[in-house]
Amino acid sequence: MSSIESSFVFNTSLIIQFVLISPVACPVCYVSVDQAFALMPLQPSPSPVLKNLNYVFEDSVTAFFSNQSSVFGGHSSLEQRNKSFDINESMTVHCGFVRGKKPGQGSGFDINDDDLLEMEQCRELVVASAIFGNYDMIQHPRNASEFSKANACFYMFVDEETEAYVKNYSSLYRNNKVGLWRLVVVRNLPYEDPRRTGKIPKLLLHRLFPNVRFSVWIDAKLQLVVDPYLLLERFLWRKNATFAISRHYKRFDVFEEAEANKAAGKYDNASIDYQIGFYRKEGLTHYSPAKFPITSDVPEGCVIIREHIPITNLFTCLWFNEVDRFTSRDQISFSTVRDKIKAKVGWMPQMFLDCERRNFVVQAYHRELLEQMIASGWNPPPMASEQSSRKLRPGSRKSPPSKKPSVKRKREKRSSSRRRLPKPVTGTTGAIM
Ligand SMILES: *[C@@H]1O[C@H](CO)[C@@H](O)[C@H](O)[C@H]1NC(C)=O
Ligand SMILES: *[C@@H]1O[C@H](CO)[C@@H](O)[C@H](O)[C@H]1NC(C)=O
Ligand SMILES: *[C@@H]1O[C@H](CO)[C@@H](O)[C@H](O)[C@H]1NC(C)=O
Ligand SMILES: *[C@@H]1O[C@H](CO)[C@@H](O)[C@H](O)[C@H]1NC(C)=O
Ligand SMILES: *[C@@H]1O[C@H](CO)[C@@H](O)[C@H](O)[C@H]1NC(C)=O
Ligand SMILES: CC(=O)N[C@H]1CO[C@H](CO)[C@@H](O)[C@@H]1O
Ligand SMILES: CC(=O)N[C@H]1CO[C@H](CO)[C@@H](O)[C@@H]1O
Repeated sequence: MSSIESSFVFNTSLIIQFVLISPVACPVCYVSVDQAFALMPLQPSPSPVLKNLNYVFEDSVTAFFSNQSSVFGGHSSLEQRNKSFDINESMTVHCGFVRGKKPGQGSGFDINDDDLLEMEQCRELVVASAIFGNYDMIQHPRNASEFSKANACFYMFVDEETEAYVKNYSSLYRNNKVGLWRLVVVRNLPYEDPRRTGKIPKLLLHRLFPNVRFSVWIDAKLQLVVDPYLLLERFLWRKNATFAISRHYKRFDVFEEAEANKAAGKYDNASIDYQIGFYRKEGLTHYSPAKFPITSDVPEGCVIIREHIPITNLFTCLWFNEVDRFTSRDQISFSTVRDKIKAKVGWMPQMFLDCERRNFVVQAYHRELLEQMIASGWNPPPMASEQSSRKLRPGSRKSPPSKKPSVKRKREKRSSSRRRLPKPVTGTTGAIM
């Protein structure tokens, strides 16, 4: 690593300001942090039908051996899968971590005891993310209120390789913390594919933080730029929702999504075809507006905002089981799990617009892509204070290779009735999708 690379690799706010890509963010109205706090429901939301969710635990996994589900997932059979969708007041389902004393202790995805103890102390809100395979740079949340700094926990799960890298190169690293994030090193990863491993913290946060009420998951490539309590108020409490995820910005149909995944080489074609064929036999159909109130079958799953109650926990367990059994492309399995649960109990996750998501998270490049760009002659932006760099006109710099920048200015609308948070520099940022 040359010094120029390492000197800016963790200065992500600079990088973000030079990533000029559509589609853009749209305005979202938030209340103030004080108001959000006052609006927090005192009682947990009701969980339809399911009141008591337990998890399969097996000391030695001798059950039916399928070639698809893993040891970590418990090799659940198709019959067990079928039964797990039969929603009842009290259920016991596979939900990863089937071995060991408890999640993170001898289960695979192992975590130090002192970290586990701290995680158990987290009670109200956890903001979580993960980097496995040293694939992303750490993104530092911006605009977290003092209230959130004091009341929410921020956890970044990493493997040993990523930890070594962060210790070397992040000037913010101190006592297992990097900025707001508490770094938790995970050992004995159950999957070779870091993206599949990443689905463990993403979908099974309720297993890792058994006492927490709310969680916000963000993929590591994203930087959170709005206070997390404001997201709970806006996307859950205000809407009486318990689970919120954004829609894919242009695909609504799982079959189309599968084709796009194949064309982009996201996973081997045969496995995607097998999964889609399986779902088709189970009754999956193309998306159409006739599915209303369902507005899409394809999520942009890089952000999940949820309340931890039995039905949302069941939803993510069963979603995880699909990721364990089939491909790790969770946007392919989302609608199948949702529709089976909805058919039984009427509950379903809420979906919001992708441009609303872009209002509160901004995307930087994966580290590898950045290094490739540097290797191919792209000049990193010069060091500058946030203040002065924000004033630079988009388009006045050389844009990244092979991605066509399209700059659209966000419309500014004044609202006098509600206080709005100052916006991130979304007009000049965006995401590669
Ligand atoms: C799966 O469940 C459905 C009803 O929920 C039932 O009709 C079907 O026979 C079950 N299939 C298997 C393989 O158990
Ligand atoms: C719930 O499970 C119990 C015991 O397995 C069974 O008797 C009951 O019929 C189930 N209820 C529903 C709604 O499936
Ligand atoms: C950490 O820095 C040392 C010395 O500069 C280097 O030899 C080592 O490869 C670095 N480790 C990682 C993981 O980058
Ligand atoms: C919110 O949802 C709960 C359960 O889903 C329901 O009982 C309640 O009436 C809803 N409240 C509003 C204001 O929609
Ligand atoms: C996988 O399928 C896509 C689209 O159907 C196709 O473009 C691609 O060449 C296939 N890849 C392989 C390795 O066959
Ligand atoms: C027992 C079992 O589930 N076998 C499956 C293994 O995976 C292939 C496809 O990858 C299926 O065709 C088999 O049915
Ligand atoms: C990225 C972003 O939204 N930054 C804002 C954070 O909040 C301060 C003031 O509260 C604004 O000045 C920033 O623009």
